[in-house]
Amino acid sequence: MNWKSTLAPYAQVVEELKVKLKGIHKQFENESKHSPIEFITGRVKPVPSILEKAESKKIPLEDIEKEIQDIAGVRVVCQFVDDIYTVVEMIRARNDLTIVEEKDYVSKKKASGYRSYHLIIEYPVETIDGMKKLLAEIQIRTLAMNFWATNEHSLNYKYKGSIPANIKVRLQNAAEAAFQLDEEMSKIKHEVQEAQRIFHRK
Ligand code: 0O2
Ligand code: 0O2
Repeated sequence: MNWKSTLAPYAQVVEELKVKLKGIHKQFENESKHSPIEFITGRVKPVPSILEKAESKKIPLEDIEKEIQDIAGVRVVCQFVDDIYTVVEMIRARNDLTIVEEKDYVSKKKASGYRSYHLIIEYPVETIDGMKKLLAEIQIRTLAMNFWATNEHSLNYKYKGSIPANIKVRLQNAAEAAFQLDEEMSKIKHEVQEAQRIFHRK
């Protein structure tokens, strides 16, 4: 398997999606409107992670491009829960990509406590061999959800997927606290936005 040539178009997908999503952020900023996007990150899944996922899901190497949906991953982080749905609507309305699957772990959290909205998209990239349609995953979540997921991800890494029971309980509690934080912030959303508008004008 030539990883360099296989992954190069995925890197292009990540870069293009980041540019486009950052463009949305900039447009809101230029109009002094609250941007539903706080920041964007992205990455191409590292080869060892691809191999690990393929092995655990019993995916043969020749099928990874159609079976592993997050080789190209872009993450959109928002201030408020409402913003997640605004971003989802904006992506649904675009005609430069096709949504192939939606996973709403915002209204229905995963057993771990994980919350996020996932869109699996098909995205066309131009290569020197012609157009290629690749799968990519867009994760949309609030700052609080991101804080939780980042810490839980680190712990999973540290404990190789088997987090001790007492820490799992703490993570469940932390997930609930993050949820409460999002709920409370939503209630004062308009106050916060007004303050940010005034600050931005200055
Ligand atoms: P692992 O498990 O080895 O991936 P940037 O340069 O800021 O644009 P960067 O540096 O890739 O992008 O992002 P950041 O925020 O430093 O990444 C922190 C961790 O989140 C990294 O994991 C990234 O791989 C991961 N990450 C970032 N964006 C995404 C995304 O859209 N989807 C997924 N699934 N992961 C993402 P680690 O710690 O290297 O671990
Ligand atoms: P990484 O290191 O982020 O690249 P499925 O077949 O749908 O059950 P799949 O393909 O894992 O399984 O899809 P799912 O559950 O939608 O998760 C895809 C990605 O969401 C994961 O990528 C994580 O980035 C994130 N994610 C899902 N569940 C959790 C969770 O409990 N905690 C954290 N921190 N992140 C989660 P990868 O490939 O697992 O890893």
